[in-house]
Amino acid sequence: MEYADSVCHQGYDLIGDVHGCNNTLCRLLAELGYRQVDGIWRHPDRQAVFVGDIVDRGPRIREALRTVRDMVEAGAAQLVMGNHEYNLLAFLTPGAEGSGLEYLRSHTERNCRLVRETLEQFAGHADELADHARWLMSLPLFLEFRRFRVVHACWDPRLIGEFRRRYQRNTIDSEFLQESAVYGSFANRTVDHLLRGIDLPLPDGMTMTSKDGLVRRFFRAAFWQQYPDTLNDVVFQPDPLPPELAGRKLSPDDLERIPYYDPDQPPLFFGHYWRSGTPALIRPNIACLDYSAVKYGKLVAYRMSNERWLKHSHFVWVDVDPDEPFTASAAF
Ligand SMILES: [Mn+2]
Repeated sequence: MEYADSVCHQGYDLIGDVHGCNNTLCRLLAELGYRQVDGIWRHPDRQAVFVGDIVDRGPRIREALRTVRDMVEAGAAQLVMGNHEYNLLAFLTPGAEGSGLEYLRSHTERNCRLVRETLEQFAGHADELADHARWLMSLPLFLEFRRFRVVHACWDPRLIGEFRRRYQRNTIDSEFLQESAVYGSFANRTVDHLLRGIDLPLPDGMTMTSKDGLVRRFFRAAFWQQYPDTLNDVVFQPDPLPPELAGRKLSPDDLERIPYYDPDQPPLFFGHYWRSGTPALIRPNIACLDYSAVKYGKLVAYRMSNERWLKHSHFVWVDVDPDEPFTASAAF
């Protein structure tokens, strides 16, 4: 297996979901000791590792994508694919002949709304966006370093193991992208679990409505609880479960769907889950770095020096620039 370690750097700065907050990102990079050299943010000894979701929602998506892509291409950073990068790529990619799909992600009102800010901010720059889309194809779905792991939403060892067996790498290609549009296919399940996390259905076909008016039939589940028993043991999303459901037992199907991340595994970093408050570890080997930058939250980093057990004191964050507001309504 090939590790993602950089031969030129001694440490890593893991960085949470940026979502077009480029001014905030530049402040965070400066805070972490990065400086612009020939227009590219670099650190002499450290490499940045982005957990994905650079695009959508925020006011400076075009700039943020340029900042991060320049860093990646210069070797100053790595980036795993977030669900928003995948969605954008699938939204822009036509279905193969015979697929019956105009685009891999259909241009429904809801899907259009999720990429609205990105498309608006690239208006008049169609070639640049197409060029970014080609580049997004090269992003890894997961990164395994010698001492830690990075994925956007969920480290699912079964799917990652199978992906490695099939492809001997961590990146997709256009065939995989096409397959990912087929519900229930291996590619579809892989993208879904790794980039969106584990969703469990609400029992008895129930629904719940989030603060922003989205009606859900599923709730997002934590995948690291050792002996989960009730729905409440695994709930991990911005909105709590309806009180009558919280104590409900998980079904055998639910339990089968949740891959467990055990405390002996290497430290794992991800984004995606809209945390709030002061950045804190989830477990001594698990850190989520998404603190809702675009909702006037924080852009959060973790300074990793290959420690076996993560330390609260290694979080670094900046409050979002008041000039970088929340613009979109749809979550996830
Ligand atoms: Mn996100």
